[in-house]
Amino acid sequence: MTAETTPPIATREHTVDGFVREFLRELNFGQGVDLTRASVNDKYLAMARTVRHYLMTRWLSTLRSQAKLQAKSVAYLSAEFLLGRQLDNALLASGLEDIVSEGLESLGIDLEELRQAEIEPGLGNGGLGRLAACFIDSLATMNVPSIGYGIRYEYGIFKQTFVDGWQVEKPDDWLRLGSPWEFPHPEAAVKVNFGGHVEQYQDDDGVVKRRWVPGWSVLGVPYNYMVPGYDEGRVNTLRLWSARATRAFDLEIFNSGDYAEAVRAQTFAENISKVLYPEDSTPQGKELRLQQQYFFVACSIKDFVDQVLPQDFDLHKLPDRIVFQLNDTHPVIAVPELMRVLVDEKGWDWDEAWAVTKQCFAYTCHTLLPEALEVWPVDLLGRLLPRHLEIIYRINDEFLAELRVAYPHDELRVRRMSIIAEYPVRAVRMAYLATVAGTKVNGVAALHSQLLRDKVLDDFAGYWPEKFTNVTNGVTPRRFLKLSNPGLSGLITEAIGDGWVTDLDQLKGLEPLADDAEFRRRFREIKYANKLRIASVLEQRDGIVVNPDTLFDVMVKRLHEYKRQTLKLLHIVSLYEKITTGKIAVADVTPRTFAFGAKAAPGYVLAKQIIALINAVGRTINDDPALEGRLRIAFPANYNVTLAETLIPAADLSEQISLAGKEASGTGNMKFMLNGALTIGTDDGANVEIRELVGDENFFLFGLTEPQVAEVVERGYHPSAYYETNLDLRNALDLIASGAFSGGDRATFEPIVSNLLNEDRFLALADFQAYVDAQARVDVAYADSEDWTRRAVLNVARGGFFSSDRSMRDYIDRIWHTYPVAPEA
Ligand code: H2P
Repeated sequence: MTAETTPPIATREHTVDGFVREFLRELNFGQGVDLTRASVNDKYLAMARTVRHYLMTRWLSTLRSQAKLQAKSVAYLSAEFLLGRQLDNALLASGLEDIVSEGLESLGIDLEELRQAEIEPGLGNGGLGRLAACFIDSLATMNVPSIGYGIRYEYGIFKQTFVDGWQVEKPDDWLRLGSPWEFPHPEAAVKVNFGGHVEQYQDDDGVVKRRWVPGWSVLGVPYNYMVPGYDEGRVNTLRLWSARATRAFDLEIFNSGDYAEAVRAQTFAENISKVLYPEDSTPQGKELRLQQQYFFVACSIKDFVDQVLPQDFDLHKLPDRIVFQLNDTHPVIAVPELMRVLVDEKGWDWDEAWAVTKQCFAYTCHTLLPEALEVWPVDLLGRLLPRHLEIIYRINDEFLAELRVAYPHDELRVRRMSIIAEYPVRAVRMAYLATVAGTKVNGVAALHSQLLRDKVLDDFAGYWPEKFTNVTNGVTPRRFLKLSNPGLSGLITEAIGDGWVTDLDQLKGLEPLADDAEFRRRFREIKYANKLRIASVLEQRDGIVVNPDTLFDVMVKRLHEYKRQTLKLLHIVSLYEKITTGKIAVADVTPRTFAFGAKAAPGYVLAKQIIALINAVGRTINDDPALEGRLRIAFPANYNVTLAETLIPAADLSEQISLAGKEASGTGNMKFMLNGALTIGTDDGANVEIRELVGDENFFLFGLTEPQVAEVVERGYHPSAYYETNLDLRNALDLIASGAFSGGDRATFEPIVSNLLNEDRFLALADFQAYVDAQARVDVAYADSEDWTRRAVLNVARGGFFSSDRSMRDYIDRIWHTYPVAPEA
């Protein structure tokens, strides 16, 4: 079909009347109800689908132009996409906000009520998954062809509840009321194989080859989601895979009366996309995780090669058309999968296939903790994916042979660099495989990338220095400023225009206004209004009452020892101890609301105890009448993107207190900065860059630096020495140990105390005094409200670097070498 004869794509009328008509049509024909009888959910679903229709023209034309131009794309492979609610983002991207609020008002419908009806998809765990969501938003906004590939978990991450302060996980049934943002395509399901064995055979030319004879298979059903760019940008696609059985139901067995057995295959297959991060302390759990990883990358590669590329595409040109970005190690099994497709299915010879494969991948590492770098025991991998294990062995053999030429007298180094670990069990190191196969390896903040080069992957960086690069993370200003903080974004736009929404460096224009008293007054007023807003959300959502006239001191992130929620807690307990023993007067304490949000991995026992301790301390402090209105701990359960969007804009102080050298980057820190909070933080992750940009005087730095940490550990760290020499610290720990927060029971929190005293892997005790001192500096600074506001404004003004649009530009320049393609008009 030529361009002239290409049939047009339907458009919608961008008027209030047009919208109202479309909405009512959806309500009547889509939901089958009329307005008078429609439930909130009916209205929400109809509304979501109506807005979706308005984006459709751009989506279809994006797909059409992509099919025509075949421009190089980025395939972002990620086990997590933590999207957050979709409605507001879709309204923003379609430019419909005003039309919709007017239209709904004319029908007597409260837009806010529909917003609240949306259940956020919990398809991610923390920063990693939210980063992926920010990146695809930026790519669409910047008109970069891209596709996100992941898993449509039926239950996502668990829903956190507290029972007596202890975390109890409940399934997160996010699909229960319908999912208006997705487009299922069961007809396009792809088959994914597992298990079985590998056999030798002779091809037609008598050449001996090897091929996989799988033992079982499942189907992957694609669900497409729109990824709309802001303001007329592309609408890219996110394709999430859902697992189904190839033969879901056995009628014969069913008729024999064994109903459970009749659907066994279905249950088994569907388990693969059931939950995000199944508990992996059991062998079954471990295997399920590997099944998930292979499932989604096998679906995605097959989809890209067979569906997205034109039929006659010459796969030798694959690197000109795609780069698969491996978001952490979860998708790394894609490397041997592409080799298998090229060698076994397309009949290429090994060298030819490896030459192409090596150019198609790039790898982002998101951690510095050795235990977070995935390894798969060869037993398991060989059982589940026998052909892939062979392929990995061959990649490794050739790599080691290459290394032996480069380092003929250094067999130790060669062994250190082997993709196969020998100890404690033979296992595949996925990060090494990704490093060997990737064109580039990047860390996610300057310090992190440096430490990857110097420590975690130092042998590799020595061998391939040009492979290593940095891309500092970023966050989307659309969701985390424009949408989440309408007050502040309005003020900014009034001051400097709205160009900042897609060019965040323009925030620099706010700098002079830090010295403008009237601007500061309005800035403060907005912060206060944001506190009122979160106060009302917390009261309704969690029954938590907070005082907006206090300093909002916020720590929200996954619960992990390295992030050091316990350090924050020790500060609070120490303060409480000093008040109750009369060492300081309540009247002299800066009134603060300490807000926490954190989920612990279900199998992480110590993390769950820490949650219980935060809640226990919270109960004690919140119930103490002497502290009423002055100190309060707010720990709402089930922290998620939706809550972040109201909590972050209300924060005064952002807690970024990981042990230096452990947090790869952090992205919460960026969101807080852009919303006018000051950071108290260590020299870790992206804090380093935040501090450089905002200036030492506008950042509360404390704690050991990474080299100092290394030195302390090298010398032999003895946490109890700090306990013995620091009276405040001792009092705080003793208070916890005494059972003061556990109804006199000393056993409940004993594991936390003894862990801190005897092990303290992340040096909380070593940094305690520095942290408390830094908090004292916060108190002094906060007392001068004009000056505090000035610093807060400067944080916003100097935060432009942390836009995910900038991260995308860096990926494009340093790694992907793609270019923008606007959708056809
Ligand atoms: C992780 C790192 C963060 C990083 C984020 C995105 C895995 O997120 O720990 O330091 O900013 O990836 O690169 P999280 O801890 O939130 O799960």
